[in-house]
Amino acid sequence: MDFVFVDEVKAALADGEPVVALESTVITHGLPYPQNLETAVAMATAVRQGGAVPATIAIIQGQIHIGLTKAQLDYLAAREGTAVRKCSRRDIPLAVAGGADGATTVAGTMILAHRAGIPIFATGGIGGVHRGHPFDISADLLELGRTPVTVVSSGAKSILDLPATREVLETQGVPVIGYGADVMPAFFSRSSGLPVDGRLDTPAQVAALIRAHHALKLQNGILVTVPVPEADAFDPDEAEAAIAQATREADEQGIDGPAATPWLLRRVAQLTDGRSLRANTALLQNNGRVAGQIAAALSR
Ligand code: PSU
Ligand code: MN
Repeated sequence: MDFVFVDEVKAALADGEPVVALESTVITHGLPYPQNLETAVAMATAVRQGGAVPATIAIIQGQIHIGLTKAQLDYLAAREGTAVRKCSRRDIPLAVAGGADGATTVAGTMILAHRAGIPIFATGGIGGVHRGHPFDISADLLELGRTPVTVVSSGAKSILDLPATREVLETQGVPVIGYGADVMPAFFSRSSGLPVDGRLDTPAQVAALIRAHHALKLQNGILVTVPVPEADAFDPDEAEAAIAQATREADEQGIDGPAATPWLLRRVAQLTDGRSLRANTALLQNNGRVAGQIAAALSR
């Protein structure tokens, strides 16, 4: 299967220069327009500041793209909340065969990044086990168990059952790293209270972990969790109140399956009058920068 690479990403990969993959579901299903576009551009800039080339991954009219032009980013961002297919593992061949537009989730992005030869990927939050729905386990967790890509994120939003999410990561053999932290963050807030498997404080230390993982030929992923910068954290009580209400409403309205996460994210942003978006955009940029630094350390 041919992928379309933007020139800059193709050249960087050919020269062994650092590249960081970015997902596209956060653009089409995670943030409202126009903040989604602004954040996608700012996150790519942050990856560059960290010392790497950004490669946003998406499917456009059935074609897999590794790195998007500004026009392609505009195209996807403007289709936020519409018929772009949210592409996890199972959806990718359907979008490709159908000639459809598809935005890749954490799972979908990990698969395509790995195929493209990109070992590091940055995003905001991963999927997990849904509160009150112990069998709605995001395919992200299983992908972390079977695709050797390092995912830099701020953990998972507390729209999810975080202790259950943590357990599934353990079962899947995924090392959970706290970047400059002893506990897993909870997306908007800096602590979930849940322990990490190891704390690492520098890009060089994370690069050493990734090298050891690759040298052992382990086929699973690594989760590096980065707390939101202190000044941008969102009030945990306000977040919890909005999440509890959104979760209740979703259950009343029977929202489930792949629609659940985008619906909850949208509702939480509405209920907090967009105040939660500031933490969201800040942590996306911060994670992009950290991932850029790790990618740069890894290629040295
Ligand atoms: N969490 C966020 N923002 C997001 C997502 C999760 O805070 O945009 C997206 C990611 O693309 C993630 C997906 O991979 O939702 C998980 O969806 P599901 O729960 O259906 O697996
Ligand atoms: Mn699900």
